[in-house]
Amino acid sequence: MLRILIALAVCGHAAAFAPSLNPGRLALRKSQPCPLKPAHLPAILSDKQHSVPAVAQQATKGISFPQLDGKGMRVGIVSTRWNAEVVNKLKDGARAGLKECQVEDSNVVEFEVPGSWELPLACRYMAQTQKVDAIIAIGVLVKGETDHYDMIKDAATDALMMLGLETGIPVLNGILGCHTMEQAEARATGDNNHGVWWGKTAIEMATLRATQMGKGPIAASGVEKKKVLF
Ligand code: DLZ
Repeated sequence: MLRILIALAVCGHAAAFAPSLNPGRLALRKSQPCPLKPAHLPAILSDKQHSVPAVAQQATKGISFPQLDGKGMRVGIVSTRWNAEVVNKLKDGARAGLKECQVEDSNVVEFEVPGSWELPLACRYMAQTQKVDAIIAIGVLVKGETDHYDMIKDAATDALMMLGLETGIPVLNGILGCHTMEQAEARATGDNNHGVWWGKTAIEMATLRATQMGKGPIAASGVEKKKVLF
């Protein structure tokens, strides 16, 4: 009997410190406060807009998202012409993800650049001029025979991370680094289109920024988009 009692006590303790042993501890319950719900919302945001009901999770293949409200948010998409066929599918996915979050088409700003190497600088221009709530950088790097792939992949992704940390604007890494074009194609197609998740992730992170930092949504604030000259 004593052994059983000790075993039960140890299990309870282990579960308390190892949520992975007890996933129920992590699941949101209806009455729990939502992690994205702010203590004080900026005047521009209503409590309703930015509370995330735990019961309304949007299940997708790779990841589930809370119900997101991107109304009034302005989002940038910067994409490459290298590997345009796959990139365009990812871009369509990102637009669809944003639409699912109620981002209006007119609040999506798009820049195009030659290759993935150019993405971070173009994202920086976008962050500085277009006053966006989030930026999605999209490119496809396919490993060739030389080291070019590794040089671009690591430098570009590091630079995107730095840009997000420096500006505070969520900058999404939508660069697929693949060994074959088939791998890239598989990640840009159907319910495995990563672009859709990038669109939703952009709104989730922009919402987090708005609630934590009181910044955004930009489009609803009346700040003008700048004209793109080409
Ligand atoms: C040069 C190059 C090569 C070989 N491969 C790719 C690629 O697979 N995906 C991509 O986005 N860009 C590629 N580039 C172009 C570079 O990103 C960049 O545009 C050039 O090095 C000029 O700076």
